[in-house]
Amino acid sequence: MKKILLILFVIFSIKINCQNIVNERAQWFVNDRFGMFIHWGLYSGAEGNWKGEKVRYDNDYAEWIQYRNQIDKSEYIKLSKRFDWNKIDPEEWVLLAKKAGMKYITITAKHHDGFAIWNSKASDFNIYNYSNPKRDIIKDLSEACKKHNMKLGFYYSHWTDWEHPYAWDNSKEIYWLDKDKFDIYWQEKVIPQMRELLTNYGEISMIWFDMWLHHDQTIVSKDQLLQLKNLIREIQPNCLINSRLGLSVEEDDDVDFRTLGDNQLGEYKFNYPWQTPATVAHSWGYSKNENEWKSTTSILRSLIGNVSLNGNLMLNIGPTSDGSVPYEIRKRFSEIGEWLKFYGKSVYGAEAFDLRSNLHDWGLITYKHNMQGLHNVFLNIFDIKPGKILNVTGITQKPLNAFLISKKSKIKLKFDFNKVFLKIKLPTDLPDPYVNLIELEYAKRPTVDKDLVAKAKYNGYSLKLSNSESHEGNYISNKSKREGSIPANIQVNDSLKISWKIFVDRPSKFNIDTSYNFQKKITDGYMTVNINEKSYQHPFNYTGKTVGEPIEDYIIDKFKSSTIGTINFDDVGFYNIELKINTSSQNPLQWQWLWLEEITD
Ligand code: FHN
Repeated sequence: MKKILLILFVIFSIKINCQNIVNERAQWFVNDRFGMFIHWGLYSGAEGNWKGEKVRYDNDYAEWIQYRNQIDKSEYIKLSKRFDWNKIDPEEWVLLAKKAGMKYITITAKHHDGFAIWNSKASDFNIYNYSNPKRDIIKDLSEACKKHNMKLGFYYSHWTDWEHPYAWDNSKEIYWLDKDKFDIYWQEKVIPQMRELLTNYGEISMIWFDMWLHHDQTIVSKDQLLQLKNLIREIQPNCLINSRLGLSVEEDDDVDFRTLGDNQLGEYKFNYPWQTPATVAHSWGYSKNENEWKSTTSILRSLIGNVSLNGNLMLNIGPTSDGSVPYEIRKRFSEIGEWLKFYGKSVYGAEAFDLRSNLHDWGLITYKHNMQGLHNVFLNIFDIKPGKILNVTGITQKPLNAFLISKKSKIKLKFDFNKVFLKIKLPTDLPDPYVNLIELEYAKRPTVDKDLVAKAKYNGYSLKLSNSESHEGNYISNKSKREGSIPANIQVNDSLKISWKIFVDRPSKFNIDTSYNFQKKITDGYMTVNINEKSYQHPFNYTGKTVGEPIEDYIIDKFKSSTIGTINFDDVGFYNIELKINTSSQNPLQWQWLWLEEITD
């Protein structure tokens, strides 16, 4: 009995600690973290080309070929002749998803072309009527998913449909579309087809809509969306709905998760479930024009990066007209799945930790309250040299253990801990070529000091406005320009004070450098750096001009680094660093950063 109570307590406490789940039905989505997107339809037969011409748009979205290249329906449907209807086997897609460590599949049941890849009674424009032998790919896929215990979702283009005369297509921006006529499309195609998909193919885990605008910017009414949402809730109450329904999660928290833009990775921690739809190359539907594929490393970092911000990643395949998946995708999926097989504990069921996600320059932290009742902080290491010391700043409890995870075992690591600073000695060889994983164990969720700037590689501290503890005064944020040749900066026209907090883990001496652009030769403008009781004054230097890009007559203001002074940190401990900038609107300063670097003789 005691054991059962302990397990129940652990499960209950894990739910409390988990990221906020607005709808209990989204718990699996938050835990699973990683899914497969499938774009497959008539457009797969075009391969991103039509009569010798590629798709007429630089995003290279091959699934848009009919609209972009203005192909009449009577010609477009001839693409069905290119399909090898005997060969297409959706079970292969399910097996690939499992191999990649993906926990759910979402397939384009009906994309913008209006072509249903199931035997739809609501519209003749469907695969069953144009395949020989007759196929219902949704049926085959749903059976394969059931066989392999893979969750299945449907993408459905409810707003845009190039086939139905009264549905939305972007040419209606010119030729207009009457709301009443749009409702005819809605009632005679969208609602019946949604009912078919929710009724005839078993348990459906999500409906992924694809209206990337809010409904009030479109012809779709909120009532129509609520009718659609309520239909889903009525037939499949556990089925998730994404924000591209056209109802934002802010407007209606019955929407289960937020979908970011295409390939838009997270930048901030959301406490609401969210997901990035992503491609391995550029196009969603199969395109023979692809020649740039993301690396396995970058995809893993994207997945871990989203999890470190409480998000998911849904990664796309675009099978060809015979159902095969391009080698470049299969190879990456196999490598990703291999990594997740041994290190997936830092992804599945994991979530954001309480420190700033981008605090450390060696990688990202994820967190999990595991089923054994321990609390794991996972250090997902992207960049460190073997045999070096890994510095972890900001956790205020000493871990019970630190392990380096390898495919064979957990290697116990030696470490030193001091207040908020953990130094972990790494072995001389690291097990994984992509991402190495250190697992820290704690008896309870460790508390943190969120205001610290982490010690960077080569024992530096990078101090910027973005990682400051506080600031007072006025500034203008300038984005980077011309491919970064003019770096992002903050422009100060009068006075600004910025403060940081660091922890110095040993008596040491540091250089204090700063970078800025200043274009006046005579000024009374200056900056002061105060570190605890010591103060360093620095009158602005005229930084002049430089060539931004050779042979382009592109002359730009120079952003230049200057040394303000050196400082001895005699004692281990916390130090407050304050920068005060004093100038005037006639003498604007464009400031970037402070950099403290340890002087090692
Ligand atoms: O227009 C579609 C596009 O073809 C593709 O399906 C993507 C996937 O997220 N959604 C729309 C563009 O964002």
